[in-house]
Amino acid sequence: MPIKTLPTKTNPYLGADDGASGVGVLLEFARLFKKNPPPIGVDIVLFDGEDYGKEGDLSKYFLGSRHWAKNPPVEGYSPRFSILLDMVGGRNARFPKEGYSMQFAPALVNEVWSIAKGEGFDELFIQEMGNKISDDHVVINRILGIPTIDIIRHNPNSKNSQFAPYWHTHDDDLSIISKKTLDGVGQTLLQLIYNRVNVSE
Ligand code: AHN
Ligand code: ZN
Repeated sequence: MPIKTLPTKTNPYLGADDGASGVGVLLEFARLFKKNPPPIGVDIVLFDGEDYGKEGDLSKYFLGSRHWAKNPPVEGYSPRFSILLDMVGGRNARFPKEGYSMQFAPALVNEVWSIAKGEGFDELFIQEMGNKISDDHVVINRILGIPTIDIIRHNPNSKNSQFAPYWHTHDDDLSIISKKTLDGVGQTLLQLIYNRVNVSE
């Protein structure tokens, strides 16, 4: 077992997967949206302060999403749905259907997983029920009532941590990032955005 050291200001966890991977996918979307505007409006929102609190006490977690949900960008803000990307870039990632996503927005989960299968990414988006994971999507569902799902790497069958071995360690760096994983997530969501949302509704 490698020795795990705590992060410091001069030696922080880089967080290549948690949470730069989602940012990477969304930056690429921004580039593509400019070149080829999608048929629906898409808001790209980057939350900070998700991991701010102390382990075991969620009262100081999710600072960014809580602030945003309490201060939506425009009056009457009501997107049809939203999708959280959390740890979507690691090698050998698997995305089971996260529990709160299934509770709040089962149709959207099933739609995304079905698109992934159609695009050949069914080994990434697996047909398996996942755990209930407290994350920014719960905040958006509860405070704003926007049906929101979380695409999050985890393993509900693990005897140890449900998250990857590099999670919240110095090992979460570019060396564990996989172009194949990022591509599977990106292509699936682009298919949803460009071809699968009913624009006449
Ligand atoms: C908690 O452990 C509270 N939430 C899991 C979600 C998470 C943490 N995503 C990234 N870091
Ligand atoms: Zn984290």
